[in-house]
Amino acid sequence: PKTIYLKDYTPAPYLAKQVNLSFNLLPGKTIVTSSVDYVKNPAGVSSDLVLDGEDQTVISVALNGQPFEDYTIADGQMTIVNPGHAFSLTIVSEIHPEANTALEGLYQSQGNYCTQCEAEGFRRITYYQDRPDVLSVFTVRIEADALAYPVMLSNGNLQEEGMLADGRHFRVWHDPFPKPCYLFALVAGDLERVADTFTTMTGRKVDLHIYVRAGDEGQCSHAMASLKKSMQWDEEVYGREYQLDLFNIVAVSDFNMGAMENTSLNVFNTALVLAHQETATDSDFMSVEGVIGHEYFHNWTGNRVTCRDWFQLSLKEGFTVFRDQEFSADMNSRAVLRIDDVNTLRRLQFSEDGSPLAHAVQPDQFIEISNFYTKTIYDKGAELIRMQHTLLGAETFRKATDLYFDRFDGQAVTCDDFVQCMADASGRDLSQFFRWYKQAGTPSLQVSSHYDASHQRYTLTFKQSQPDTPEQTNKQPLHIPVAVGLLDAFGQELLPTRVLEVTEREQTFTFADMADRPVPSILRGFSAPVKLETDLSDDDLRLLQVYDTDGFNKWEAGQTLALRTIQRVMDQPEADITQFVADIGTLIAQGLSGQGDKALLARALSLPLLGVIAQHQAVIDPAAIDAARTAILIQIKRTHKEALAALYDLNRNSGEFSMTPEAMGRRALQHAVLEILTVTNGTGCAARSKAHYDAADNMTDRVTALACLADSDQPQRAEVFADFYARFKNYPLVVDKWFSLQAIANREQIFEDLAMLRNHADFNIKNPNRVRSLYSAFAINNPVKFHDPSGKGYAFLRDVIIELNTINPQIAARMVTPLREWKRYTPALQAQMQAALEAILATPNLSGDVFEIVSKSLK
Ligand code: BAL
Ligand code: ZN
Repeated sequence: PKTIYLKDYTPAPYLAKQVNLSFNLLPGKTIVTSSVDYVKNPAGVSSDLVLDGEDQTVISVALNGQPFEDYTIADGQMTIVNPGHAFSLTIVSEIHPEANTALEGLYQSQGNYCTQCEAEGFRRITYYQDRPDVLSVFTVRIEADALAYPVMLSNGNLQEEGMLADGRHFRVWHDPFPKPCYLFALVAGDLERVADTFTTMTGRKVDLHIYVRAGDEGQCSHAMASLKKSMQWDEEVYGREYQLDLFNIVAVSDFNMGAMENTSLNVFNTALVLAHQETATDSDFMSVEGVIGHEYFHNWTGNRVTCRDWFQLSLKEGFTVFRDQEFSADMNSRAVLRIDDVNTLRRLQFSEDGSPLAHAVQPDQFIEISNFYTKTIYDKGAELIRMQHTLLGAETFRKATDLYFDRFDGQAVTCDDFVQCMADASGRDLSQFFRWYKQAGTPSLQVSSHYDASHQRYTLTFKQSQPDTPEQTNKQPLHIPVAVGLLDAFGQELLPTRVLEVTEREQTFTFADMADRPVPSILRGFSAPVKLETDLSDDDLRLLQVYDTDGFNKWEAGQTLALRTIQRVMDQPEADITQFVADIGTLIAQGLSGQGDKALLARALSLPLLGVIAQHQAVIDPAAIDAARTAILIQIKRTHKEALAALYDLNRNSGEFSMTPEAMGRRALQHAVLEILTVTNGTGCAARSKAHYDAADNMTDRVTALACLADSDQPQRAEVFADFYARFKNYPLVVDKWFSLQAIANREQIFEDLAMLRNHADFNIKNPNRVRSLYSAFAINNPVKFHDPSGKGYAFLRDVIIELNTINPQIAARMVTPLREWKRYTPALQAQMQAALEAILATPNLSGDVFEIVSKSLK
């Protein structure tokens, strides 16, 4: 496999003035005719036309309408030497969507045709300059059997339709806005349509259509409402209006990603469209809203302004994640959303940074771009945008984004261009800030405090350091916005949030006129993606946990106390943790008083997950972490059993099901409490969980019950899992949950369970959702058993990666993730993880996708 470097970027040799595609969808094959008008790019450095193409048979080529054979095809590229200044090239080729299990390019999902072109799927459809900086106007003709494929969609507006001989029909779609080919989409199938409309800020009516399989129409209302809210939010917050008269969403069951932002024809994984209280959890509802928003927001951040090359992927992804996070925060509880996003960042992005696969937000090289749809590009990328928002302030940030859209609409640009707009609109020099894009790894920020009573001065000294990462050492200091507030000893706020800008390796900030030593609330709202270490005492943290005005830091103070307690128990199992357990009692008492946000309380009552705790360990021993964590939970349960039971009862479902934040908070709180109450997995625990299941009128409560029963050996476990399957066996997304909830069980017979699930009639290796529901759920969310000393967990994952390598290389490569941090585990686990990686590397015909991840992991 070949490494591609950012420094080698040159503009495309030819511009595509217009693209005409014609698809003849036939049984057993599809004939694609592409006619493209090319002109030489004045900025290009070569005069050869080089087109990317894979997995297709060329039937004919014509240049300016004349048969043409003077081309070569080698290594996935068709080359035509010096074809002239302006010409039209027509290529007819044959492809096989029905045999396409990689789910890139044109493929079939449950008999319907759909496409996935980002990043490099278009080359599996026809020969083309498959790169994001070639923008063109697309006209697409689709022809197929009218009965089997009544719905035929592509980007833009419907231009023409009609019947043909032999029961076939055709449709022609035209998208007037030039776009890169990765945003091309086609769908053909037998689907039902749910329709609505949205009136834009200038009074234009836009038709909104969601296409799903027959029977799923009743699960679309949340997605539709989310789409309308997204369109309105983008107008209000960013001044961005939708440009076309039609916006389509199509839900498909077989999809490598969550969803795809193809212009006016978003294709979605069903998991992120369908939502009904009986089949989807509150968290599913939130994901649907967030991802519908995400894909819609791409219309401006990604589609109207796109990426010059794939090294700029975070230009659109980081910005769009930031936009969807802010949208969700505006629609729901801001603090809760921030807590959940930061938890994900720490668990998954920080761990990426700590692995041999650490990379910059704007990387310098890659082998397979599909491997770079990472937490770093997306989630750390979003943190980089958030920091710019913090540094500039909301108003100036908006001026900067207006400038960005004005300056670059219709163009393919870079992360540098984006930051330049931030600098131009604010008049600030952001050159040091840009290091965040180029330096990989999670920075550490140490803070020490000093109170000088005689001068009534308080100082905070920050020391930043950047870890070495593969191929990057001696990193330069970053420009870090640190939001800080100060509280007095009674919890009153002395100083509201102020953003300190740390730019030096070591830097001190002084606060004058401090009559007493204040308690600092540092990195409010998690204002920068760093590992923070402070010298705050447990008492300081306790004060923040109760009084901090920043919801995130209030929670964070409790989590830091929990992390310290877990560490104490890991160091010394008999350690005295009564104070911590008493503090939890205070939180429970708050809950019993009925005051406060229940969703926040639920999070405050949850100990950090193993993956977050692991980020604080020099050597990761999952079993030891779990033992300490569980011991603390057991002590909490024993100490507060009655109060917890009362809190559970107080938050019982009373009355109609509702999706209000209050109702969701209540369910989350019950879940957190039930988790503690059932930690010992005895008969009483199982009875409680079973009762929770029996009382459930929604999927959130059912899943809570199953999660609390998963580790149990009591008879109720089998009863509840059997009932759940019987009720929902016709709902694939719920069957996914049934697989996952068994795969995450920390119990002795897990490996027999896994074998049973792997051989279950409902398991389908070709369906990414099902593969993830078993294998990712196990390897990511069952850390204790995945890291079982026997090595059985690693073997289970290894075997599916090898099997998927030829079926779906993208999914296979993504499955390697839980192994990549192998060097951070205990020596015995390390050896087994390394052996699993080496076995994968030794597999014949290893795909470039898997090769890149495994070989880099082993470095
Ligand atoms: N562009 C790939 C899917 C997404 O990030 O929206
Ligand atoms: Zn995206």
